[in-house]
Amino acid sequence: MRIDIITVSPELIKSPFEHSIIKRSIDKKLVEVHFHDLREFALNKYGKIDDYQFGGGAGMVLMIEPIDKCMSKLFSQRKYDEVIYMTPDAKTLNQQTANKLSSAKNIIILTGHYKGVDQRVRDKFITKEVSIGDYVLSGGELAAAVLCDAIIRLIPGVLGDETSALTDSFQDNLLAPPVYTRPAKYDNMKVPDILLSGNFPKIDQWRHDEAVKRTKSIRPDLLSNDEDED
Ligand code: 6GU
Repeated sequence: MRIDIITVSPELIKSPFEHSIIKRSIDKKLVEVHFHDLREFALNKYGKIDDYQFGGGAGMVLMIEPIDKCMSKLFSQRKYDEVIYMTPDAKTLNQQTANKLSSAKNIIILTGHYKGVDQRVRDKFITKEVSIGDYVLSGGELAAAVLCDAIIRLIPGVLGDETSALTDSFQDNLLAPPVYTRPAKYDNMKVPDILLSGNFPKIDQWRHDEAVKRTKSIRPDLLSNDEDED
């Protein structure tokens, strides 16, 4: 997979790609990530990429021309499966969306900033808009890093143990069950006997029951969630 990230702040977003699982997946050539500094496509030598919004109102808006220049260059080089815009006014990212995107070959991610982008960018180029939750961040860069992490860890070969992504929270609309490691007893807190029993069908059943219990208590909305992705 190849991911092209178009951003006003490449430095802000680079660091998560330089560590741990994501770095290893890049080293193993399972994924390529390229950063494009929007300022390099600016209208003038001062790096102008944003302007006041028509109709008045606070906040600057990213202009269409620099984005068009950057995207047109990328489009002339390869075909893209999705052109994603990170913005709080979009559908919230969930595991289904991450699963679907993880099988794409080439994607572009545009990160918003200031008041957002000129609507014509969204109308002309964007095939999918993604928010990471119902709160506002000062820019889309951290959100893009979150999206990339969620996608990249699902690419076959990225996680050592293929099953570990399948047993994540959310893969079956359930939160993950509790996990324990040594020691079996700490102060007066004991690991549930069932986990030490060696009876694996029973352990699976216990984990499922605990996952349902946890989901009912913390995220009951997931149990009635039959939302379809577009
Ligand atoms: Cl994608 N961008 C910004 N700026 N804030 C957000 C977000 C994205 N998702 C949730 N909040």
